[in-house]
Amino acid sequence: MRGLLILIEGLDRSGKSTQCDLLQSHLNSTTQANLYKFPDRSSATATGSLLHSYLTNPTVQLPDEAVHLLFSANRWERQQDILADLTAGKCVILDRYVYSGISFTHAKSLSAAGSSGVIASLDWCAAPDIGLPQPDLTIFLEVDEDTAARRGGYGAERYETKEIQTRVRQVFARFEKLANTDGKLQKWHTVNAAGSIEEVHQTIRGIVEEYLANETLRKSPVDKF
Ligand code: Z5A
Ligand code: MG
Repeated sequence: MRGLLILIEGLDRSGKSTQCDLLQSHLNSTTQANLYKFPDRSSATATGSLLHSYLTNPTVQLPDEAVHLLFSANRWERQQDILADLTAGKCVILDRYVYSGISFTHAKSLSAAGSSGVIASLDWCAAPDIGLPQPDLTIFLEVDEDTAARRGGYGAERYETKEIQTRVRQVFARFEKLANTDGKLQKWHTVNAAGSIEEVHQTIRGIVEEYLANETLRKSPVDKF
């Protein structure tokens, strides 16, 4: 059986990276699990260092459209590795992925920070990721703005402004609404991430266990966007 492709998405400081690490340790106790964090800022990608400079250095200027394509290219750079892991029976955990890509560019295009004046439609934003492996399940960590703002490190990077965060929240809310009607989003689980780290971890484990036990799913090919 192939591995499961598990995506952890969520609002800023909702605890995605914390929960990805915990889930990876948990899965590694019974099976094998690899973690891919997007953007992948490591030397495993050619786009990672450019994206890191863009996010952390306000003097780095790039058109919004180009940045969007770079974030997508960064995922494409890891596509073969992800597929190889899954085929080898390893679970793959994704820390942010396509939905962050769509939400941030769309939110930015509607905000004062948008540089191009072009409203990037959701379809335009989704297009470069068409063909990427589609997660078997998406766990969306939801946290209110005040709780997120109290957590460590908030405000250090380019998109960590109240205006962009509020708009990102609105775009993610659209995905959640679509989840009951759109085939690609049916495996979307919203989890309240305001609880303790351990409480959230237990909830995530419960969701993932059900998918792990689904042999039919794990014998079928990985879907694509
Ligand atoms: N971006 C984009 O524009 N387009 C794309 O295609 C992609 C991304 C993929 C960098 O992402 C930026 O890239 C991001 C979106 C954009 N911009 N913003 N804003 P990143 O993933 O590298 O960002 P990050 O630095 O990892 O931050 P984060 O993802 O927002 O944080 P997190 O992973 O959700 O949270 P955490 O690091 O696990 O936890 C944050 C703190 O809270 C930490 O001190 C924890 O100990 C604490 N924490 C975590 N959980 C809890 C609970 N339950 N209770 C109390 N405290 C907690
Ligand atoms: Mg993170």
